[in-house]
Amino acid sequence: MNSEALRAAPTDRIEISNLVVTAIVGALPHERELAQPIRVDLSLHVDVGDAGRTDDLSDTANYGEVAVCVADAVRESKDVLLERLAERIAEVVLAFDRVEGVDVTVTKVRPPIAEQVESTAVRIVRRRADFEQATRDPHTAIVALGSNLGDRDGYLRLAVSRLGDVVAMSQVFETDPMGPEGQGAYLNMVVVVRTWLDPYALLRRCQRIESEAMRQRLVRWGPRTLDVDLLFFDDVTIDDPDLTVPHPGIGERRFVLAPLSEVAAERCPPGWDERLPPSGVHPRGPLSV
Ligand code: A4P
Ligand code: MG
Repeated sequence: MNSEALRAAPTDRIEISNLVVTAIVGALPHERELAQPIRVDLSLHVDVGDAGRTDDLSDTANYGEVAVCVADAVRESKDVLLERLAERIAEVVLAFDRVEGVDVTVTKVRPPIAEQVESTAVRIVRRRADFEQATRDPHTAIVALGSNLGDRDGYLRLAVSRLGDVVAMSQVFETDPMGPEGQGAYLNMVVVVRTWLDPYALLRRCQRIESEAMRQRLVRWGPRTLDVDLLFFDDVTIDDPDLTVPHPGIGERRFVLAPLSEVAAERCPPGWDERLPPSGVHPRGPLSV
């Protein structure tokens, strides 16, 4: 088998067993009220040949990160059916670049049925190829990146490489900081991402990338190695403190609008360029590789 075919259908597996999370799942009235333990078992289809040779974590799927993201997805469940929960978990796992497929088993360890059974479960197998060819179209998300601490270009590159399918990129702008005095200039840019993730899963991915950049949250609007903010997600509107989309304040920030106008001018409010003070935002050319 040539290497392309191997990548398409790896036979290697990474197993995550017995991940137990308490969550709301079920159709019965008491199941809508009371969280119950749900066990998740995963078998990730990943070609681990590269990692086997290099001994480098970035050449494989990090099962620690996968487990954390899956546990989050289960905890957020308000699903009625195990089938729906399993499908959502498959989406989360397939968002990891190296995962080509996944077997997901979700088990109610205390099923609410009259007969004596130990557990009930749903098992599904999903492959990236099937998933991406599914009838629904991918989403288009627009993401703003900012950095004013450390290797600023390096952090922007990290974000671009980890966001997934980046289909358009603005140039980089050097911008005066908005916020507390005494911090350095920012590099800002905006990228367009094609994604199958839902908005919350994409937000979690953005936050994971910030953590990879050792982002620390000390002061509001304080200096940061990397800020990854979701500006738009298709034409979706979400009004939740954890995720507000479109991102509030876009219309007042030249450091967002200048790069945004290069990749999605139709998203900029009319007349922004004349209305906002022209200073403090300097084009610096494409992101260096
Ligand atoms: N959150 C809600 N909606 C979103 C969204 N659409 N995208 C929540 C991302 N996060 C969103 O974010 C705080 C909370 O916002 C999170 O819990 C998240 O769930 P954070 O990244 O922890 O904190 P932050 O970024 O310091 O706060 P904030 O208010 O989002 O700041 P901004 O608006 O991101 O501004 N100056 C220049 N020149 N260039 C900059 O890029 N950036 C900032 C930060 C300040 N000054 C700047 C720049
Ligand atoms: Mg932010």
